[in-house]
Amino acid sequence: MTAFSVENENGIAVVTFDLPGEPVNKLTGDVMDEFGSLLSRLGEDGMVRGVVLISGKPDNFIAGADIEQFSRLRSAAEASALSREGQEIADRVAGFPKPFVVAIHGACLGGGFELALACHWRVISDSPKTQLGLPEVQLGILPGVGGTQRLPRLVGVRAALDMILAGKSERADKAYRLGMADEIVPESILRQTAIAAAERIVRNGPPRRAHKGGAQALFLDRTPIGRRIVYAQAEKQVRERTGGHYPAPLASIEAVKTGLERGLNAGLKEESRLFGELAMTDVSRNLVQIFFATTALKKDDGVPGAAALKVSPVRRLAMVGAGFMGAAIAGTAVLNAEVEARLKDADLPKVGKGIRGARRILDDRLKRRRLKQPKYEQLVALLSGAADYSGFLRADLVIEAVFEDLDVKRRVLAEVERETRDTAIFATNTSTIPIGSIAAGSARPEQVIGMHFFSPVEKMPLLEVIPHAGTSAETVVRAVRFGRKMGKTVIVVGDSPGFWVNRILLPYMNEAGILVREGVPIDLIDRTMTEYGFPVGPVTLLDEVGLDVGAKVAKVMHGAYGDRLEPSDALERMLADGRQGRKNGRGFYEYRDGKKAGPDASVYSLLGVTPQENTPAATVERRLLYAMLNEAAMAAHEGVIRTPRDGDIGAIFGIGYPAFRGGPLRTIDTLGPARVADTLRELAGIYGHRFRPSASLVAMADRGEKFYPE
Ligand code: 3H9
Repeated sequence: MTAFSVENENGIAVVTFDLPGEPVNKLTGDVMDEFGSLLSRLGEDGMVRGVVLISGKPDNFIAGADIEQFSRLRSAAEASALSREGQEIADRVAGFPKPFVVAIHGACLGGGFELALACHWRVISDSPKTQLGLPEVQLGILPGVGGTQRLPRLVGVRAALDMILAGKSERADKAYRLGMADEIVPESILRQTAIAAAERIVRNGPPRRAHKGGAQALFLDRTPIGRRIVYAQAEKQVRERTGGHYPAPLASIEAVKTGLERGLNAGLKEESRLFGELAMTDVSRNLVQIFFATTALKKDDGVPGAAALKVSPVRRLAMVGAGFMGAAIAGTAVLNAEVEARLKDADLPKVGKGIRGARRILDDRLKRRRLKQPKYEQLVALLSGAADYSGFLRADLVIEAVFEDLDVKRRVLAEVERETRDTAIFATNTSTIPIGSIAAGSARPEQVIGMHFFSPVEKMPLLEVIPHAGTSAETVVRAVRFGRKMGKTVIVVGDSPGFWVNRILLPYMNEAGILVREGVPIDLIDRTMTEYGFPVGPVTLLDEVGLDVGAKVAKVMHGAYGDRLEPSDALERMLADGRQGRKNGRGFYEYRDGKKAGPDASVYSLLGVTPQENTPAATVERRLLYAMLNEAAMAAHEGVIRTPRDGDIGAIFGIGYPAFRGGPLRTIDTLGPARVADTLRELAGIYGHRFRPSASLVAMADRGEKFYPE
């Protein structure tokens, strides 16, 4: 393999890294070996006075260590050794006897950024494609090529921890401002600038960097007492954010601390030791799987043989219904897919409100400097609207987000079909109505599809695309690709009530209602599930979604699936008392000035129960979790999802199922299908038939099968 080529430019060796046959540069074992030999050669070569490292890939510098190799690691010792090898190469770069400059354009992440940190001078392109960072904790590991050591020394301990602990990367301008790079230039002069920098260092000696920040920064970054405060704060924040479920951020603090307090060598040693430990955890294995699942979904168009189909991209969107959802879908489409979005609603004030709602999403980006003013203006101009169907003739895709009622949706469909070109797709953003029944009266049923967005649309990463029996493959591909352009991870799911996400969520929410109805304290229920790893508990979620909406979905699902999904009367009673949740400031919780306060104690008397403070959390967890697991197994076996991968990604991105657990189907595998079936039988014995394990789960357990191959 020759991943590196070298050109000598007047004594500066320009090393181009271009991993053959791969879309991105990765640091594999072979790459590191080759780079190591190259370093020896360049070090000895008398014709070389300095080195510039650059990438040969169009928009990628180095994506980090090869994540695939992690799954082949068999022991912590093996993983630590991998980290040590990486560190040794980085040390050799840092101690290279000649100036070593790096020229970065595109993603420079993980081990790639760590290698860059070891270089003597960093030049970056100002392109939006350029991003620098250490995303390792998102994979359940820590930066293992010296990143926990060199980044704090370069940008200060606070800025470094901020980045490492969240696993976030920074765009070029911010990276430059933080001191992660020394020079920022247009891509067209990146190479020359780096060569010039190398020549300058040859002439003038090593550069000096001024310490950023004032007296406070000096105290917090440069004194042991100051740093102790920083570590303690960081630890507290991590514990709050992760509930102790993610070991990597805490281990990162440990590695940073060891290095700054006991020296670089001690720090590197601790870093590789911790890397080894973390790489062996289930948390890391699950997070790595999620990385590969989301990457695979970026290329998955939802139908076999999609590449051979002739489909044109969606260039113009029209929305029917400019309410909260409609506006957010339009705003997100304009922001990410940069398409025209036309909004229609019953009257102009509603349309105006919708356009303002869509624009708020752009305003927010502008405020947070994610959009520059000219781009913002260009995007705002893509939004328009009317109280009639004018402009709909231009649309390639119409999404309806009107009232959740079959007749209304059918009427809208008929109108849209009259007002649009016969190539236009009609997508419905329903969450409960079967797509097939909406399409039943359609003149072009092959172009009718479901696109189920989650609220808030601009933030929630998931989109369910739902073809009905008559939807054409081309329509699926167009909808999936457009969803992806909107920035969503898209799963294609079956057209049965609740689709996938609401299907598995509903029994869980029902069980929460039943628990409340038994007097189990509201905060106990929620705390139990946040401790399990959900971002919010089910009762809070009910308040957020709206009790009216929750009750409606529960009714539809009960009708569709029968007794098993019979809800308690908790929601009906709450609604009869005028409680709709957060939106009207009255729900299971109290709201003061729009902010959620504690549980509303009057709920218990309203429901005629006394709070059962002594209910064991383990019981609450089992009932809620197993309700979801059973339904997930059943729906998966019915074919609602195409693969367990889609199901788990849907649960993680759609309802915040704890990522470190890998998703509900992965959880069943981890616990063992036989054990899950046994627990369900036990629960059914105590609480009734709704917990009876599905026949397919029992059959799976009997056959000794799992959802994922070992
Ligand atoms: C690390 O560095 C640990 C060290 O500190 C310590 C080590 C001892 N490995 O996403 P895309 C593949 S941990 C393996 O579609 P984009 C990806 O699977 C690493 N494969 O492109 C896909 O493969 P395929 C820390 C990787 O332009 C193809 O490349 N780094 C890796 O939308 C194209 O990817 C990260 O966590 C990798 N590191 O986005 C960064 N990276 O064609 C992870 C990519 O077979 N990567 N692939 O489906 C990313 O965030 C994005 O891929 C990136 C490009 C932004 C780079």
